[in-house]
Amino acid sequence: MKALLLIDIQPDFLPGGSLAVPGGDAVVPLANALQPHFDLVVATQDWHPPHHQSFAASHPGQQPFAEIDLHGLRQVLWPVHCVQGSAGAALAGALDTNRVEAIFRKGTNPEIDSYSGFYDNGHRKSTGLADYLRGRGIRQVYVAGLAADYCVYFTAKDALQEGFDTYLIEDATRAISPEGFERTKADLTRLGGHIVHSSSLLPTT
Ligand code: VGL
Ligand code: ZN
Repeated sequence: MKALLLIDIQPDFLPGGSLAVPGGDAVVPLANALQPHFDLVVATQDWHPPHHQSFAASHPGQQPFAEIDLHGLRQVLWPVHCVQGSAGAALAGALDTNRVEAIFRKGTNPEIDSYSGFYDNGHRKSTGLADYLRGRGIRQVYVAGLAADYCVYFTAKDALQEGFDTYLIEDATRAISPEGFERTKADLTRLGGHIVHSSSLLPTT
């Protein structure tokens, strides 16, 4: 059984959003087209309380994209984004959610960031996603969404570690940085993951 994980397809990560990923809107039509070809579709949602410690604004004197040590972990300080209940934190309006069977919210603990849909960045607390997928008989996990070099990367890495056959759909994601995208693909390949193109999953027209 194959699952499609749609990572953080939210207005704040799309052009015009507070943490816009270049070209991020291009993932939406692909995410919609891919869904009917999977046994299960799951979405994640970055869902931060207002003064989350990953926000530069929560650290007086710090600017977005600076890096600090946060409780012993390296932390990029982000612009305020995906605040619980805000318009930017909703699932993107153009994303078809009819086939999305579950939504896993992450980043809810104000003290720790959570890039992966499976665990927080300290790998301390599980979201329950791995057990949910196993309970649904899933062996193959395909990852798409935003951003390739952060939440998509860490989700795919955890999927591999959890023993799923893991595929990154490279044209159904966009990265914050081009170097980050190359590093992501190389690292996932090194760890036993697969990089695929949506054309291998969609019927030819
Ligand atoms: C993300 C930075 C901060 C992502 C979320 O979805 O990739 N990146 N929060
Ligand atoms: Zn975030």
